Amino acid sequence: MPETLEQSAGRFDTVLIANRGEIAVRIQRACRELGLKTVAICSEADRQAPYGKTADSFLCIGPSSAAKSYLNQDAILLAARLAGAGAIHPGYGFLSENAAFADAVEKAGLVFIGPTASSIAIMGDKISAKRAMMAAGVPCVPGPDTALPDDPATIERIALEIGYPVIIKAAGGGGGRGMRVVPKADVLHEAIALTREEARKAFGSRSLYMEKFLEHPRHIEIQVICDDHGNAVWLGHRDCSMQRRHQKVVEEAPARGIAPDIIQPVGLACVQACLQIGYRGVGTFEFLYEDGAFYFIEMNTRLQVEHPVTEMTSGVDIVQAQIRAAQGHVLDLIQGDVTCEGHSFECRINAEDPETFLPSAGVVTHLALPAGPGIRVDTHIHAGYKVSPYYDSLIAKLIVHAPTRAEAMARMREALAGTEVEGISTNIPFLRALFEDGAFAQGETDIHYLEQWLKLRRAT
Ligand code: MV4
Repeated sequence: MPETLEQSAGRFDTVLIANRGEIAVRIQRACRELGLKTVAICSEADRQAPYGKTADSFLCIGPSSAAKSYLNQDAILLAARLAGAGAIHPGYGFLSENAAFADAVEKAGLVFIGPTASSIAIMGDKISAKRAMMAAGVPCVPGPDTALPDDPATIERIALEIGYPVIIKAAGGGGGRGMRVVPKADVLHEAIALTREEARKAFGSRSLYMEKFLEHPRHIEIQVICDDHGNAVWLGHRDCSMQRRHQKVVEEAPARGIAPDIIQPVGLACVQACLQIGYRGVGTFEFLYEDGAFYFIEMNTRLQVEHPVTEMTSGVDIVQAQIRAAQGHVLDLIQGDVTCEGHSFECRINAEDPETFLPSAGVVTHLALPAGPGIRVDTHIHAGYKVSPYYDSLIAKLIVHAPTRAEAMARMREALAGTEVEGISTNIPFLRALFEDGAFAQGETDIHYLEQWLKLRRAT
């Protein structure tokens, strides 16, 4: 008898988590809940990590430098073989959006918990991503879905057609790297020359594209989850406009003040795009939102830091769903089942100097974490934990959920008041002040708001 889809699923029973910090804890929890065994890996700096003790196996794979440990593909594949892992979860950052790694994992006979290498590669090239989105009917920022030519006259014509200001972006960039705003024609060619040179050095590709520059957008993203059997749903939207230098600081779900009939067709277009490219697992479509319209900018092909706010409002365990999709299970969710209940905020607690924003390393001498209804803390730290200078400064995520946005803000104020971290500097004082801000409470914020607020705060 031929196997049914569900019988053929289950492809692995042990997962190697190729990451560290809070997300390693989060993924380990999801694996255990699904009855899967876990393999934790670490660098020398992370030998004392608490998630090493709770994993079924724990291997040190290299020195503290990320390049020699969490980015060392051969060491990770060897660890997976030694520990008998059947799958690798890359988390976020590190190797999570590396198409060559996804390919190497599959070639080693293991499952990469994420989309195919080809999906990662399409989205990694921002021009091919835009082309795929336009083909699927996803609204994009005005501008061609092809690389800029070298001919100066043609470039000038494209800019005039779009209308100044325009923005030049590197196809190999993303996340704010390799882009330059061009206010008017007289600086166009200079901007292109500079961005080309930066792109060649940073991404090994001189390929550029041009878009209309939107001056005061919000950053809104749509979360999707897809299986291997042609099913896909979107789980709602988030506002991630509160950022400094392309580092998000506060995220919320849903994005406030967006009418369902405006977002609905955008969500459906994202689902359509996933089906067209044969997307698998979780993904995020990033949009700029200005004057009531959505404009696609990039797709993230990984689990994101801010996934918890969508978990709170949708009730879906996104990490479990991602792992189940990688096992080959049919999505146990249809679009009609997806709801959005209440409002959720996430604050990223960073170990950083409040003035310089430089990472603050050292020992956590005292730690108090908040608890109570609608409060969730995702963290890997404890009193006595040594924050190392080698990695990202994120030490905890404070997540709240309440019936309304105003109640969720009040709950976050309460959660922040109950959070005490001593021994290292953190951004907690600044988050407390931000949650007292009137314009933020009113939701009158765009992607530039936080940087302007910080500037004003320093001046007074
Ligand atoms: C833009 C833009 C305005 N117009 N594209 C920055 C990160 C990268 N994902 C895309 N980015 C932007 N693209 C057009 N056509 C403004 C930004 C931008 C931004 C976007 C989202 C969140 C924060 C931002 C901060 C500065 C600039």
